[in-house]
Amino acid sequence: ANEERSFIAVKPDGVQRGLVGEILRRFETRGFKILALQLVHPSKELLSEHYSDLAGKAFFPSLLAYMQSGPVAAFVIQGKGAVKIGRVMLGATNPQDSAPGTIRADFALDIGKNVCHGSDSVEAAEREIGLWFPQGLKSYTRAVDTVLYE
Ligand code: DAT
Ligand code: MG
Repeated sequence: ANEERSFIAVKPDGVQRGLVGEILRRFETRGFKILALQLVHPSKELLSEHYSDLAGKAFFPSLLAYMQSGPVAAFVIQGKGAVKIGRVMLGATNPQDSAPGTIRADFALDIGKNVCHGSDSVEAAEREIGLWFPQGLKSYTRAVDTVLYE
């Protein structure tokens, strides 16, 4: 259960604004292990797969254009409650509704430029990790994990 994984990405606006380190820091200091880390220029094919559940939405074309406007910092976090806590740390999809202290509330104003992505279920995380890291992941141990968990 401490091995749960989530796919997190800093979107192009977050990369342009220099927020990669700050966002990564929040997940690291919370205790999550960074399992993979890569700057990606996503193809339209990758993004269409990633957001396939939104293909029918009116904002889908602009969402894909936005996600292709620059590199995305893609990473995988691992730890207890990674998916749910990841979503909580991101905040509500619309930054106008995000709780203070969340990434979207602290760094964004517009739903179309909401800085970050996080998987919304364990199944989605597995699918997204496979899409963004087709090379696979290699796990490793950290001494701190024996201190973090009871
Ligand atoms: P989330 O990213 O919180 O999982 P989602 O999966 O419903 O939200 O949507 C994916 C992204 O699409 C979201 O981060 C921003 C964009 N988006 C969602 N709803 C939108 C809307 N009504 N108008 C414009 N962009 C939207
Ligand atoms: Mg989503």
